[in-house]
Amino acid sequence: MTNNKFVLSWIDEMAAMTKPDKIVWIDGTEEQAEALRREACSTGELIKLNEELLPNCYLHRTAVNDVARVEGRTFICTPTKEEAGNINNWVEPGEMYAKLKKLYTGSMKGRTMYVIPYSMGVVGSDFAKIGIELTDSIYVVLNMLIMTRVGQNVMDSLGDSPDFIKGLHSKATLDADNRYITHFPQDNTIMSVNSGYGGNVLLGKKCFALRIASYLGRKEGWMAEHMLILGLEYPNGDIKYITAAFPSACGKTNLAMLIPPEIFKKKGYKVWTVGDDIAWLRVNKEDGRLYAVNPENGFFGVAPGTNEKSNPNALATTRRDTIFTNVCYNARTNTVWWEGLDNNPPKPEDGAVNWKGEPWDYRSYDKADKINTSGAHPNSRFTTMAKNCPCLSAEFNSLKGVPVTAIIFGGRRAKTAPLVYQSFGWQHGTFVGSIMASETTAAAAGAIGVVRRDPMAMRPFVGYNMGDYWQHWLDMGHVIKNKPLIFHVNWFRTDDKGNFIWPGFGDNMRVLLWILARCAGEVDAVKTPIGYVPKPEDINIEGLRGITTETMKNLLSVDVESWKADIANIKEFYNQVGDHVPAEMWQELAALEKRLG
Ligand code: GTP
Ligand code: SPV
Ligand code: MN
Repeated sequence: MTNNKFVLSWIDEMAAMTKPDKIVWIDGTEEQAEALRREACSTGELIKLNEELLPNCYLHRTAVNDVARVEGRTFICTPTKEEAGNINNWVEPGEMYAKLKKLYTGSMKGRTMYVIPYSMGVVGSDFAKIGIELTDSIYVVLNMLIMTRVGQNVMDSLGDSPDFIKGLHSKATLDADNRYITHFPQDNTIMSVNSGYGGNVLLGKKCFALRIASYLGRKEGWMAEHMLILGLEYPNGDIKYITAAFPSACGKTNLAMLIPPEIFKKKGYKVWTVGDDIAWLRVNKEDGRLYAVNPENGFFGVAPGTNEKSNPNALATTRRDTIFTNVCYNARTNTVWWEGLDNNPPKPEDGAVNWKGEPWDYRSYDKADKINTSGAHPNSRFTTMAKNCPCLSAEFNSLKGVPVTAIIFGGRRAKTAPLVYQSFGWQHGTFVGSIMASETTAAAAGAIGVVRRDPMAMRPFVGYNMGDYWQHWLDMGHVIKNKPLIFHVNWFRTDDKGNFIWPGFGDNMRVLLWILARCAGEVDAVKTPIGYVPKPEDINIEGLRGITTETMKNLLSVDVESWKADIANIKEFYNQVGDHVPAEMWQELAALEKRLG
């Protein structure tokens, strides 16, 4: 597929180390993909699902100890520890390469090495960047064919240039104690070993499009962010674009595919999806605005909780050409199921099989021990094609991207953060992003429900020093002439009984409309110590049962005491990030403390 000597000599070197039986180039054709699906079914790596109900859909189960990203085993290997900063795990590159070499040596013996040339972003766009992933997993190949743009045109566009991201993945023995997800930003290199789970092995996604890309973005003057991108269409046909950064499993896919509440739908409001996980942002020289593209070509979404009511667009997208990972299986109908899909889980007499591959009885489900008692793993996922999404934006394949009107940060906070507030400007907005906090979820291995600081939802994904990353945000603010306004949302405030107060999902549209009205200068707000908060009556709650102006007051209230308590934790976190924290961020923190009194 290429004569590029940089590509060929790197592949030779990796093959000499991993020793595969053969090397196969992935060309992006349907014939080749179909042959690989057949092969994977013959070995049990995939199960082909009911062709009538779920055409071209497959089920895959990963190893039981390999079901989420492993942040503790993820490394940024810059020459100095200071470049990686205190938030990332760091090992000196020479030492890490030596350690990895041992794990990769002979790891592909008896296997095939697949060469996947892929583009993040539309080939031919200024945003696009090329990667090549070498892997010994057909599952990875088939997922990359959905999630990225693969084919001969990628190699043609690379030509004889050395400018591509090298990715080496081997399942090796899936040994959790020797699992490593490593990044060498200065070498444009990613090496992943002993895992078969999505975010650890689909190297175009978190490894390239966030960790390596954030490093490149700083160097080259653009941004790579853990953000969805959506277009909100008004009845007059106007479309405004919003990006939003929420931590893993905190609602990006859901917001990106939002269906407006009935009263708005009737008037002609629509939401269009540009991206559900990653945004690459660049300043457009013509109008001085920030433009966003989604570098991915598919969605790797959380299955549990996806249903006809919460996210009908995602559900519709997954009804064909989809790979399901670690969901529950119904042997009788040869279909899949997950918690929150409907009230009809497969029964033992249907041949129900849980995500571990064991016979499963739905009556054993215990909310307190989901991992061991649920049919689908809480981080089970679907890999599905953007082009099958009913609400895909007409701008999805745009070369220049979409202009961003508002940037939203958000997380899971039971108490502190109000439903929505607006920052005082770009610098304060950067501060708001830097102090984001959220309860941990099943998307990463480790404890669930613990509040931790997750700046810009990028804590696990910044490929360099967190303090320098904040500085880059500030620097971008000086370059963007027509800046988006920055907001913060929290869909997850709970009452005394622990129930969510805000209905969320489609009704989040009501908050987006306030945000865009602020951007258009159409609505007033109340100035509080943390930022501008809506007047309760300015969020349209028409048709929302159970929500009164009183509820809105409660959702929008700023509890000064809990903010004061948070300040100590923010200081501790800033100190942990260390001496690269920009002075402006400390000033913003001091100003907040002062405003809180
Ligand atoms: P990643 O793919 O891990 O980056 O996750 P994501 O940010 O795309 O999260 P996703 O949209 O898949 O939502 C994760 C979980 O949050 C699901 O269980 C949803 O049901 C739940 N969720 C999403 N939006 C809302 C909301 O507005 N309110 C409530 N209460 N839950 C929500
Ligand atoms: C996330 O965890 O933020 C995801 C899934 O989007 S993964 O690809 O595993 O990172
Ligand atoms: Mn994500």
